[in-house]
Amino acid sequence: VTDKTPAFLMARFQGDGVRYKAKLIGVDDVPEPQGDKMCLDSMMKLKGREVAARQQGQHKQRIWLKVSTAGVKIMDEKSGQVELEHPMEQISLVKKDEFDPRAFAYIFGHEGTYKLFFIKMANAADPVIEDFKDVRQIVPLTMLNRVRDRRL
Ligand code: I3P
Repeated sequence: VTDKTPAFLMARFQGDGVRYKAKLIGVDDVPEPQGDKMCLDSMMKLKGREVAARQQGQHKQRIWLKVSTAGVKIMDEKSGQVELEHPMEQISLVKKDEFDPRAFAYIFGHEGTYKLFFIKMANAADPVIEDFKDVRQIVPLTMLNRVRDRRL
């Protein structure tokens, strides 16, 4: 759909934003904010760990993924606690998993270090990837500055 006006997007992503049911496949330290091969290698590594963990009878952590003008929030499904907050301006890459339509990864940067978050959605990953793009379109600079100021 191409009729997403700024007003529509602002309304969609203000406050709490949009909430999705998901699972955390894994988190990995990566050396760079960008890089296709680096990202794919990291995703493959995390997928290997997921398989190994499942063989040990472990399950992925169930989460709520929230996307808003403030960025991405990851909440533990059971406790409802916000565990991670990633302002959109610190997300350098969003990558679809070519082998799993429900999975995607993003890279979050903080003080020169980078982490890849690999997420499995309860449903298709495309809508949430689209949300990341949409939020980048609308988050005004004032908001970005406010987030930055809060961290100084
Ligand atoms: C489960 C099945 C699910 C998977 C779940 C597995 O195995 O593969 O599809 O959830 O992962 O345990 P089984 O069929 O043997 O019960 P996802 O599709 O969300 O990955 P989980 O245990 O990590 O939740």
